[in-house]
Amino acid sequence: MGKTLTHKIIADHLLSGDMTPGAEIGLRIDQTLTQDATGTMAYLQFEALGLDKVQTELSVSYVDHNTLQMGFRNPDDHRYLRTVAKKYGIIFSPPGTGICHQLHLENFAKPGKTLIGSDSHTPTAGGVGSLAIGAGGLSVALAMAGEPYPMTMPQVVRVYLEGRLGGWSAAKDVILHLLGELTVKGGVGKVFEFGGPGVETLTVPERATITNMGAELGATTSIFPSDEQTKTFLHAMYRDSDYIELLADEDAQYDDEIVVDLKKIQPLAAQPHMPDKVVPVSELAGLKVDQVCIGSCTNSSYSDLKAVAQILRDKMVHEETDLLIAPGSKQVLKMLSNEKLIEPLLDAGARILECTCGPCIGMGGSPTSGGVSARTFNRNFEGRSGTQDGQVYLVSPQTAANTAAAGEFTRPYDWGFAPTKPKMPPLAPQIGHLFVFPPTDGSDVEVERGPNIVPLEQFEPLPDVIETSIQLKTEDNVTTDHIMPAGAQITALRSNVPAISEYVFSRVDESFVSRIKDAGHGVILGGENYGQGSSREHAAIAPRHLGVRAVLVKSLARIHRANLVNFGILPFILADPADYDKLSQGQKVTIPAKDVTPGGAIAIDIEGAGQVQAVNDLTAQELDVIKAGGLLNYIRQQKA
Ligand code: MIC
Ligand code: SF4
Repeated sequence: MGKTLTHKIIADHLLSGDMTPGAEIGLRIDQTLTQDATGTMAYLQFEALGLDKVQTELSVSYVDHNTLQMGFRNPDDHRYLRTVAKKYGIIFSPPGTGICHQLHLENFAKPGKTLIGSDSHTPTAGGVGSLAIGAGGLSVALAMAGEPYPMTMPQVVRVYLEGRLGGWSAAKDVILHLLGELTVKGGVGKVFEFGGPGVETLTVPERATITNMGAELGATTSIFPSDEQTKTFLHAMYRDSDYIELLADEDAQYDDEIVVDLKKIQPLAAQPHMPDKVVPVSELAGLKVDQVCIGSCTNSSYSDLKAVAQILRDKMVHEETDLLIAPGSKQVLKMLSNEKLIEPLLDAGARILECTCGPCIGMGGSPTSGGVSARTFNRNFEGRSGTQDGQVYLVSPQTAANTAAAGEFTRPYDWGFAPTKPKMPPLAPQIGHLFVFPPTDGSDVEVERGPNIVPLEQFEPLPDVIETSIQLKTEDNVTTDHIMPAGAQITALRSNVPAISEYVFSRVDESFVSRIKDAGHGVILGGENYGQGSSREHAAIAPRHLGVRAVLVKSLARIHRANLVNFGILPFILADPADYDKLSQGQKVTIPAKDVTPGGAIAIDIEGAGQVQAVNDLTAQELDVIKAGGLLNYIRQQKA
């Protein structure tokens, strides 16, 4: 029987387990990436493992999320990251060089390799046929230490692409279409593997837009084959030797299939406040738009920004609309500048920002109160823009540029003929010299830590019985942005857990922190897809610091579940989702923690509601990790 592309790469890297969907497997990891906001924790954890050097083929530390440097915290973190990289054999990408996923795609991602990154949009590298997975910082630290990456063998879904995109439709509309069909939890436990005749019509940057935002489906990852388009792209990056052809077998068996006819795709937009609230842009016609933001790891490639420049040439941005553009990398910026494409953007009134995440993570560029912001980004969760009542719509660069000129959403029919699809130059300008490559022997390098870098906390083991109460009842699709908000002020505290913990659930319930601090412990009640979105392990560490010992939810997002385990929080699933309605904040809870068995059920006593059955999908090792009080404790115990 033929193999899918995903099966080929997994089989090539399989260290343990069998490849049956749902089974626990261990993968050899070739490459890792981190970014500054998750990287400080990841490297503190790597240091705690006591190795001299990373054990991977390649590890890169990018600084792209928080580059505002308001005060000492942020630059302290950057200096720590720079020195720790040098000591342990990690390539360092200085602030402003570009967004981690764009840079990784351009410089390091390789077909057939495994990559894990402490950022949920790591699957961007699937655009060149790499099996690229987002994970928490501690999981990445262990991969850097050469440990197998434990994961659940996913189902492999073929997304069969037919036809080609026409008119104003863009790659972004393909992934928005899938989100509209499948929802933000439609990809949990799955890999989306793209195939069919439509694949060859999409360039690598277009493919990367699609695999990037597959993260919003909750998927383990998304991947395209490595073919002539990949060869052309890698050649443009002076990386011909990194190319290998990598295709699924003709007779490969998939667990499921979805067919998408590219020529039927129209310009789409995800409405506030979820990436799956998708409608045709034409339905929004007439809605005034206060701000347009172009960039992020989804849509900041040369082709994306060239399309914007072509649309805005000889046009002005509407006087009541603010247009912000953050190119994905200095290479993109150089290409635009070489081709004199910055000038039309400047003349149109655009504000050109540094090559970083910027407004995508609320690092400046917030919209006005209640303001409508059309963004080429991947997430529009409530409050993420930095303006709690900001109304964020997710669109393609083509839609964004036309909207900026009109000052409102308009019908694509009225945009005239679409300009021809921009093509990459055969050879792109180089920026490789901007990376700091580590010395072969870093043993003499001193790691510099400022006062913002607080040592790791050692959590207590799980008690036999947890007597506590429900400290918060949350709804479906609670994101890690709800649990641990980002933005300029809070992200600066990522290497200081006690300080950042003051903001847990602050945008959901301002009294949560004081309540749980008074109690000293608690349980969080949640709905479906709890913890979706980012990979930030602070959404587990900070609640654990405050005393959260268990979550009781209808279902969990993949990366957050792993982070809960890594930091010793029990991830319980309600055996009967209807029990959710019987439970409320403040109820006392008794959990017989010592009776928890891997995959078993236990009865939790809940004051006023009787007994509620909670199940789990933990492996024996994961349960041991939680019992030890987290993965670092578990490793210490194993070593002892
Ligand atoms: C995000 O897009 O939410 C982030 C910020 O990139 C996060 C990582 C983080 O919180 O640092 C992610 O996607 O994993
Ligand atoms: Fe950065 Fe936004 Fe991409 Fe996250 S989603 S990596 S914040 S650009």
